[in-house]
Amino acid sequence: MRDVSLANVGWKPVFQQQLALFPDNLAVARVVAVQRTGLSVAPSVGSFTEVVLGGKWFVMEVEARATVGDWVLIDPQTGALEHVLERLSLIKRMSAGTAGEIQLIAANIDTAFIVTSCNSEFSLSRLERYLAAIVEADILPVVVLTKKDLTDNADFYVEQVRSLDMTLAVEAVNALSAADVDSLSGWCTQGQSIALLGSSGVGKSSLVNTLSGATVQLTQASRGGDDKGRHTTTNRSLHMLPQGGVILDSPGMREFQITDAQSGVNQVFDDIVELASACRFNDCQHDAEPGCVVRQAVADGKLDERRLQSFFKLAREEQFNRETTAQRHTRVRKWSKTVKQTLNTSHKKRT
Ligand SMILES: Nc1nc2c(ncn2[C@@H]2O[C@H](COP(=O)(O)OP(=O)(O)OP(=O)(O)O)[C@@H](O)[C@H]2O)c(=O)[nH]1
Ligand SMILES: [Mg+2]
Ligand SMILES: [Zn+2]
Repeated sequence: MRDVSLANVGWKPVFQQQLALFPDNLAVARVVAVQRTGLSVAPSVGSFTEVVLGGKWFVMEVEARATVGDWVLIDPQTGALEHVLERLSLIKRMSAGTAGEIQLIAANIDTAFIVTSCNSEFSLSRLERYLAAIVEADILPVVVLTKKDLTDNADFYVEQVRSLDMTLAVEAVNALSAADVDSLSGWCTQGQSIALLGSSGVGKSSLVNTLSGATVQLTQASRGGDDKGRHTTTNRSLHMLPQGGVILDSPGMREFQITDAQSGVNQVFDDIVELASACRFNDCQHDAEPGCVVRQAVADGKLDERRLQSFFKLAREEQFNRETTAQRHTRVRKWSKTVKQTLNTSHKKRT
């Protein structure tokens, strides 16, 4: 990313007050990409655009580590990362495959474009999953339906999204058409940070390119015969837009497991939560209990069985992951206490 001012990478005056807590000599920058051993930042700090992470950052709990979109304080003499400013928002998920490990996706995001295509990739249950995480993080969700040009039925997909929530913003576009994508520009103005989330091949990088008016990200045709992408984008990176905002491109996600999103789930399924409050039993599982208002709504055709199952699945998953993470934190704390005690004893023995 070329050299820029803080305002060009999404700085908001609200962050200013945190700076008073730290030494004046430290420079502010934004994390625009994360590699395994370091971070890329903008604006550059002196000659530094890459920050090498010291060992302390790897032993911290995942959520304390810097991620893309974070505002960080850097020592201009050494280029070392000193502090991560408190975040306005955080998108995270449960790491695929690793028990209890959280993965940070992006920090300080205002609007999330949840990208899905007008084809067999489209899934209401997947949308509900993303929505729960985004709503939980107090980020504005916008559903972007791509590949409008490849179907005669774009309205059908728009209606499906609206059936989840009439107030949800939804835009159907051909991601390769500047005129179409202009409908997203209102969310991309100066000071705004946007994250793109969605499966591989839905057109996230295409949207970055079309909004930029230039090829800044590599894109690649989906595999022949189905609508599955090729996992073209392999790391997360922030890009400045001519509209003034910054946009985060990320690799297509195979699985977005939610955690710490109890309120997000309840907000996304507020219709079911409201029904449930009228069930005869307080602890109704909405299974076969007498006086279950939720089951009655399904029987009356007022609530989709699909939506109810999606709610059950996400509520269970969120609870399981939250508890697993809590157990892991306890284990890590006990372990570091043991390490500290061992170090203390061996230190005492020597002196
Ligand atoms: N016709 C048409 N093609 C599109 C549209 N959006 C994306 N494509 C094509 O779909 C393919 C995949 O697009 P990408 O932008 O690479 O998808 P991605 O979401 O970034 O995929 P990953 O990086 O793998 O996560 C490319 O060949 C794009 O040209 C669209 O709205 N209309
Ligand atoms: Mg991509
Ligand atoms: Zn019930």
